[in-house]
This record gives sequence, structure tokens and C-alpha cells, in this order.
Amino acid sequence: MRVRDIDWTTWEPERRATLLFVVRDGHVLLIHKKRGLGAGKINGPGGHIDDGESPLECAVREMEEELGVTPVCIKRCGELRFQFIAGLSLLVHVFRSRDCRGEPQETSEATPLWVPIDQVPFDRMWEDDRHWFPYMLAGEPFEGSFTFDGDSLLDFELSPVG
Ligand code: 6OG
Repeated sequence: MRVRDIDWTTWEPERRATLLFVVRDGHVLLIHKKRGLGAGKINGPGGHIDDGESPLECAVREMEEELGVTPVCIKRCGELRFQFIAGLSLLVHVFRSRDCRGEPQETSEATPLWVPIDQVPFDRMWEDDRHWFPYMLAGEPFEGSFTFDGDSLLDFELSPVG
């Protein structure tokens, strides 16, 4: 399935989720995810948006739940659309923050990792991440559409916004 095979103007995601990356002192805060979609992979803190919750509220809540820290100076930085061939469609709002209050703790959901921004372990992450991470780290807004077969990236389109 190619990205151009999908009519993105009428595409409606079945689920909405968030990712939030604290980028501080040349390091980015990542997690080893223990549960949920992508368990076993390295990713940013985040999760599904609850009913009545804004994407920003979700991003903050998920970071508090997964690592016990509160992000500060948060900026929206990207939107990712994922269509899996098995049917799942997912819209992910990506945020970046300059700092967090508290020391990240391991929880039942995640183990925290501060990683130098030039050593991001893309081989242990979802395949799309290597493509949009440079925009996120540079603070340049972006949007992307991706098709997946399970864990395998089939096709994508990615562009800066604004
Ligand atoms: P929970 O199941 O934990 O929410 N997510 C993805 N993240 C990246 N980087 N690439 C993908 O490519 C992803 N698909 C899902 C969004 C799922 C979490 O997993 C992220 C959410 O933070 C397909 O509630």
C-alpha cells in the first residue's frame, strides 16, 4: 500500500495519540516502552488520547504517568498519520519540550533513557522515526503520512510545514 493510494482528505483516524520529547543539553529523553502499541521498542513518552482530552493534556498526562515528570515549555511540532494494512489508522501529535520537572523514574509502563541527540537508537525504534526526528530535533514543524505492514514501513511522505 502506497501513501498515494489513500485519499487523505477523507481519511479519519480510528485512534489519536501523542508523543512528547524533552530535548535538553544535547540529549533527548526517550523510553523503553513496556506496554501498549510498540511495546519493546524505544520511543518517546506518549499514548492514546482519552475522550474529552486535548492532545497537549494527553502528552503531559502520559509523561507524568510513564516517567513521573512534568514537561515544561512545550511546543507542538508535528503530525503523523499512520495507516496499517491490517486496518488500524492512527494520528499522532508530536510535541517537544525544553525541560521537565523532576527526575524521570522507571514505572510499570516505561524505562527512561537520556540519549545524546547524535546517538538516537533508530534500529530499536519504529521505522518512521529516523525520517522525522531531524525535524523534531531542529524544532522545525513537519507532517507526514506513513503506511505500515505490521512493524514494516511500506511507504511515506514527509514535509516541513509553514
Ligand atoms: P499506547 O498504546 O502506548 O499508545 N506510536 C508510534 N510512535 C512512533 N514513533 N511510530 C509509530 O509508527 C507509532 N505508532 C504508534 C503513539 C501508542 C503510542 O505509540 C506511539 C503513542 O505514543 C507506527 O497507549
